[in-house]
Amino acid sequence: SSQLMKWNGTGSTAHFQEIVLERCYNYTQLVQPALRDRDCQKIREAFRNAFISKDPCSATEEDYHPLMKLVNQTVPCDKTVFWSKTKKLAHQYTKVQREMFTLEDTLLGYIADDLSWCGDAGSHEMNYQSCPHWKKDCSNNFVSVFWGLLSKRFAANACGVVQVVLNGSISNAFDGKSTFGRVEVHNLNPMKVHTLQAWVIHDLGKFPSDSCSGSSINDLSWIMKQRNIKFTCQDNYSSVKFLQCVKKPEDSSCR
Ligand code: DN4
Repeated sequence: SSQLMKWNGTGSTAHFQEIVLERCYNYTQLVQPALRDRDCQKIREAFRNAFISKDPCSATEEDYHPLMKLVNQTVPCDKTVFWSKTKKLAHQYTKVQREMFTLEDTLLGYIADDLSWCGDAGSHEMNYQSCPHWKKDCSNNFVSVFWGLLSKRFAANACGVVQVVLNGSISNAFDGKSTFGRVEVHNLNPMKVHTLQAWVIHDLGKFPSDSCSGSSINDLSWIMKQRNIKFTCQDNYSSVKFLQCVKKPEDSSCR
């Protein structure tokens, strides 16, 4: 049905509704039983109501407010981990450091991770053929607005010492145009966040392209100084480095 191929992005994930419900139960009953009283049926319904029967390029943060209200989760101080271009590694890190949280270790991030969703103004169905691509079609699509809002709230609620895992194998480990650089850094609350600790990690076997002494980290350091939040940076932090070495113990940098 070529008529439905109106957008350039991936269509809604098959079985979206079932996946949302299953992930919600898995998280609230098994991963974080502190949230066992959350109503997963209602969460699924609020998620669907946020975007169904709406123009997929006219998403607003308000569309997601009922969903955010239902979930209402806080992360303990000192446990927040941000990432940029290091998703896999950051998730491995929080999996080992069980009590640490990336956004995808919170209920809504966990539910939506790697999923795609959109509807259409004239229909009660999801569009499984295509959804707006954030660069090629529109930035105010429901997936981008969701992650933007979630990232903003995740950062605004952080407290104590917070961490960020950055990629030292690309030319700008800190990118002011990424969600971390554009949204999260600017929403940290200096009244609550004591220090931002950056870990710059190089891929094993790849030439390091950036480090704590490079200009992109210097930009980040300057922003934190302006924002009155202490900043520290460490290259190849061993707790993260060891995770890479588990997968490739023969690499010379693992000896
Ligand atoms: P990144 O590694 O540059 O991007 C992470 C993912 O988000 C990539 O797949 C990007 O797509 C996608 N992305 C970034 N900005 C947008 C946008 N405006 N609309 C749609 N997709 C977008 O890292 P980052 O710094 O941009 O984002 C990571 C940080 O933000 C983390 O600290 C998270 O807390 C939060 N976050 C998480 C997710 C997620 O779990 C998404 C966005 C933000 P592409 O550039 O590959 O096309 O998926």
